[in-house]
Amino acid sequence: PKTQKDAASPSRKGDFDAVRNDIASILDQPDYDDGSIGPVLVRLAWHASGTYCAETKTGGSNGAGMRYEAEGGDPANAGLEHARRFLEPVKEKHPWITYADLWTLAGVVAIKEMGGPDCKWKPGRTDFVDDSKCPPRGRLPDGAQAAEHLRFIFYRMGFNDQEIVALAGAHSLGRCHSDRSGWEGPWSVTPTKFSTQYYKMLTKFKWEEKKWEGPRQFRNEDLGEELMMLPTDMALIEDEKFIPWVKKYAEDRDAFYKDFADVFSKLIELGVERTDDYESAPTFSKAEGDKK
Ligand code: DDH
Repeated sequence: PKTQKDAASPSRKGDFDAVRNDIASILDQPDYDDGSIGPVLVRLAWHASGTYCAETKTGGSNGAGMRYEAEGGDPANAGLEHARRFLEPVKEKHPWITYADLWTLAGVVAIKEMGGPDCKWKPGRTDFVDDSKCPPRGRLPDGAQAAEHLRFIFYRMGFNDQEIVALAGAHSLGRCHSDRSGWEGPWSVTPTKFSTQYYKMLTKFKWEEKKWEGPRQFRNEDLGEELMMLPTDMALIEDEKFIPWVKKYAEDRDAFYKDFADVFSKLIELGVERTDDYESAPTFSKAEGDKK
């Protein structure tokens, strides 16, 4: 079948459950980071989507612009080439799926497989045929900043304060890499498990600036040198409108899972314009053909 490397048309209706199962089967990678590529796949889906601007209706998860240097080479996207490379065999096996659908679906599958909620996902994204529609660089958040920056970035996408805090809970997953962002370390002791731990760490421990040569980040002396918080993570407990949500999600797992599923689904829909055919496509809330 014709590969859709440069597909201006949406994924043909293929077997999305088969794609889901193949994504799930590659998550465990013993030699990679903490043994799973799940976290970096979640970040790929987020960075693919988080360039959206509601006012100009540009950016977002349509297009898979990170295949091009213009977007893929944005320093904010450093390291995501690993995520894209891991997904390449899945794309080769199912060439009918667009990259834009594959990357967002991979995030959803990874969240579920790591113990998180079912996030609704719907196909119909197209891939840019060249880099002319790639969003400008600089639309993704800068971890060195504070609450004002978070609002500037996330309000632009159309999110509110509660949604900003719910989205940030993804930092229970994965880690910072000094050779990618410059920061170093995970936020949680179980970085391959979806959980409320990020909020618990923020609310139950005192964080102080780490004394080191690297960029400004925070540490807790009882937790040791590994675990970390970014300045933008600290902003969530320093801001009076953010902190009630941090406290709520630290205590109420069900509320967090539900709100996260809603907001992540909203995130990966940003910038998607479907043809009529796909407008009526079913919304897959989970893998119906889950063989496990
Ligand atoms: Fe994040 N994130 N993120 N993040 N993020 C990093 C890693 C991961 C910020 C900065 C960083 C979200 C929000 C923010 C994930 C998911 C999400 C890293 C480390 C930095 C820096 C990169 C590296 O060195 O490899 C900032 C700033 C924000 C913000 O201001 C709100 C959101 C909304 C999500 C989401 O998925 C909904 C995940 C997962 C990772 C771990 C990646 C990995 O490789 O592991």
